[in-house]
Amino acid sequence: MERTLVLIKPDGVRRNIVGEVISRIERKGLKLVAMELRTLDAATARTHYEEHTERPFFGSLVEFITGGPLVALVVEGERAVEAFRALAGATDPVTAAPGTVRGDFALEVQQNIVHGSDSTYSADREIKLFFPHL
Ligand code: DAT
Ligand code: MG
Repeated sequence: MERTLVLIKPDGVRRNIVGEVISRIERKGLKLVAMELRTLDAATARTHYEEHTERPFFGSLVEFITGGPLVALVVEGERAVEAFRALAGATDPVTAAPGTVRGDFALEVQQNIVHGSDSTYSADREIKLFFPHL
């Protein structure tokens, strides 16, 4: 069974929509395998987003993702990586389809509520980073 790493980012926690996002994951039929509320340190955040190191928004992204508690989850199911990306919607919430988390709850690209691994390879790496015991 496939696994993916989901983050409900600090904006999602701040706006009290953790339950809403988890509810959508559960309704879809995906299973929760691990879950933790934590505040990331900068080193973990930089490692998590290492593919974006050279992007102009990297510093701001690290500041945002470390700026308050987030909820990290491991989610499992049939094609879980793709299934959660579909629930999340496009990166830019303005163009994300209504009915998706980003399409329903966000307007700004940085504060787009959720993260989902983009491949099974990324999922393995990210799950190890957040939940080394899994
Ligand atoms: P995704 O989260 O959909 O996988 P990504 O991996 O390309 O998107 O980017 C990671 C996060 O970085 C994204 O969720 C929000 C932020 N981001 C992406 N593009 C951005 C931009 N042009 N300006 C500011 N933040 C951006
Ligand atoms: Mg990504």
